[in-house]
Amino acid sequence: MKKALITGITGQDGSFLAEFLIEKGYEVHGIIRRSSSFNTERIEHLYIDELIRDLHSKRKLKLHYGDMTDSSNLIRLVQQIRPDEIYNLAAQSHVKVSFDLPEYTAETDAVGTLRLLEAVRICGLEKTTRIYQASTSELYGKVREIPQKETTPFHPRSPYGVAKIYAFWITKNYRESYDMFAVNGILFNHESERRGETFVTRKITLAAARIAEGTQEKLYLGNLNSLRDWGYAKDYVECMWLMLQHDTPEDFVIATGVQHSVRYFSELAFKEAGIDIEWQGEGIDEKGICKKTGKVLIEVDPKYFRPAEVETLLGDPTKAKSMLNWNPNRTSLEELVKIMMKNDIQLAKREHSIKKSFD
Ligand code: NDP
Ligand code: GDR
Repeated sequence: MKKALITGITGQDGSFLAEFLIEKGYEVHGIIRRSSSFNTERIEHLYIDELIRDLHSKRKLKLHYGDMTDSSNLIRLVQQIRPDEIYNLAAQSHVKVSFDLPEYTAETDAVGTLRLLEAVRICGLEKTTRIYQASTSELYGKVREIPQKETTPFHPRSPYGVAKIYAFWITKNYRESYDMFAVNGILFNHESERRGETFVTRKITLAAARIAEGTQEKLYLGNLNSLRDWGYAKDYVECMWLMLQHDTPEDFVIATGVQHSVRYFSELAFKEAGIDIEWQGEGIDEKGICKKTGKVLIEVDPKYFRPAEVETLLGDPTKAKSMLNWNPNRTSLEELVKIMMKNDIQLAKREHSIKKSFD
């Protein structure tokens, strides 16, 4: 049985990847952070499955306390587990928050990656353990070529992007210096019903569902014109695995090759909730109005603007398509919104009925 170690297993991607690898027959080890309240909601279902399975056979999911800022912990875990594959997904992953926490973001996202690569070397596993690094389209930042591919120059626009550029290069450097199988997946935005609630897509789907249910008045957003290449997280975790199964260690862009605006995403989400939106006004005075009632449902709040914005991202997944035989268009944006809205409409109804029972 192959062993995989996932950092960031409690996150959106970590939870989908853990499911995927367990399904493939892996023994999956995950690093979780100590927290004052439970932070394992996204993987609880897997853990319960495992407790049941444990009665009959060997457990396939094992969780360990750890942190990307703690070298000795990482060394000890790599030494104990001796994984065949490591997926480094742990990160302070919020771009806007990285402007408030630049030093912590660098510690976790940049130096954390170095700590993990060093842990593998210290344990003498550099020739056997394959490493996946969660790189990002934020490396392109102020884009210098459209669409962006593996050879497009980088110009990050946030402390997050800058930390991730260090992680990108140190991964590549360890591959070149020590002949390690260490690769970067340059993933463009990918979303799901498990997406964190402060990222724009989930913020919109939750708000649309709650507004339709009557439990939220309005949605406040930042840059409505921002353009992103959004895919479905469940489709993207397969690529992480495919990259580590490839004959040679190479970096890949993972994207759909299709781009949409925050404004269009909002229209789709509200439509799924039965609300048609029309736009009135310009710039920060632009508003999303319900066509039927004339009520203002979406407003711009400048507090969500970033000190430096990434206005447009569009990936070219040709290399992944041809070399990994991966289909970038398995889930369209319209299908993705439907998946997220189905989940969030149920959630909003549940929240409402709980609230009503206390009234
Ligand atoms: P999430 O924010 O959902 O998950 C991040 C994970 O990292 C969580 O498990 C979190 O733990 C963990 N983590 C954060 N800080 C530390 C730390 N100091 N030590 C250990 N663990 C830590 O991110 P996603 O799942 O969306 O993304 C996964 C990775 O892919 C990230 O590295 C992200 O930067 C990158 N990426 C994501 C893209 C996307 O569109 N989703 C696109 C491109 C790259 P906890 O639950 O305790 O907070
Ligand atoms: P991003 O995702 O910064 O691309 O990083 P996010 O969903 O936060 O923002 C996307 C775009 O939407 C604009 N926007 C808003 N964003 C948020 N969060 N909240 C708002 O209210 C809002 N209004 C408009 C933003 O300005 C931006 O242009 C994500 C993360 O998952 C990173 O970890 C990952 O590396 C990149 O995607 C690829």
